[in-house]
Amino acid sequence: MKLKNTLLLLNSIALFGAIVWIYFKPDFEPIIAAIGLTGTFLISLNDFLKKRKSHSIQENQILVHNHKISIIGFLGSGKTVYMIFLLNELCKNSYENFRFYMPDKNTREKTLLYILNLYDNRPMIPPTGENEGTNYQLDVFKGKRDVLKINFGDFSGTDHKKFIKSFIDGSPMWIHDIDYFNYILESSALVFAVDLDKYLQNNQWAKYTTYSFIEVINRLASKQDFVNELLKTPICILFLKCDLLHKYNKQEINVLNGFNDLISFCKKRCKYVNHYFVSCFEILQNAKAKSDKQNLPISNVKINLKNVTEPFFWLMEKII
Ligand SMILES: Nc1nc2c(ncn2[C@@H]2O[C@H](COP(=O)(O)OP(=O)(O)O)[C@@H](O)[C@H]2O)c(=O)[nH]1
Ligand SMILES: [Mg+2]
Repeated sequence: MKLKNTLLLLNSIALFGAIVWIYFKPDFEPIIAAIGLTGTFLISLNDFLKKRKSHSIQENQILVHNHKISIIGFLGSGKTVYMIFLLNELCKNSYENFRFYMPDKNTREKTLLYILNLYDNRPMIPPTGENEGTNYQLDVFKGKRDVLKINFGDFSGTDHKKFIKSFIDGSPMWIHDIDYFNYILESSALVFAVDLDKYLQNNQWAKYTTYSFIEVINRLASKQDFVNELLKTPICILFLKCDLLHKYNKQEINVLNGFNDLISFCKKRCKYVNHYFVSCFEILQNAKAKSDKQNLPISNVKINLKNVTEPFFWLMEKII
């Protein structure tokens, strides 16, 4: 017999005993009273246990965490390509502790179309135009209880030619339009996208990039009031298009020396900083001229994935 039924039976006996006692006042009233008290005690205990059980069911329910992640960098740095490969890799592979889904149709269509075009040597998507932006949605299921709903902001950065001119003129532009700055402020993590293609062609590029990213941190400092503390938002510096290094006979250490000021500034001001050398694909020599025109077909692309998902797992470890 179930506990609940036993308790009901005991309580009925107690009730019956109480009625008998009221009418006949028999000698066995202490026994009846003891049964009644035990029954009432057990019923209260049962109620208490039931409440605790329902409370623990609530605790086991899925916990949803919303996060924004901003990717910051000049126009043409490779931000959109990186985002597309990152989402595609996360959703197509299986991981021990995580499952990834793209809940939004636009995100799914855009990533799929881009990858298919690349494999089929169809025209690549043109770079994100100035003042344009996209948000990509990613759901991350961690274990049985946690869902992270991540919104990636991928907004066009300033055109580097305009930026260089403004820098030389003495009043540098900002790397991103002010609307995106609000999104950056609300973000749980920041990704700084460094264009190694430009760095390898222009020895001033490290200076421009360093200035721009330091400016991002300074603006955050003035808004978030962490001037006297370390910035807690994790920052991941991505050296994108690292497949190009060998064409210029350069090594990662040369790049790190070139960006020493940026890395040491970030380490001084931010609690969590890391950097990765990232590549999504390699444009073979004879296709480079065409691909520079962005929307022309590129016939010789070799998928060359390096550190595409690693930065994201590092960031996720910091924001969870
Ligand atoms: N070699 C090489 N080129 C890349 C890579 N990723 C992007 N690119 C090139 O960079 C161009 C601009 O990339 P895009 O993501 O549109 O830049 P965004 O303006 O920062 O979003 C692309 O059209 C590619 O030609 C990469 O991993 N390796
Ligand atoms: Mg873009």
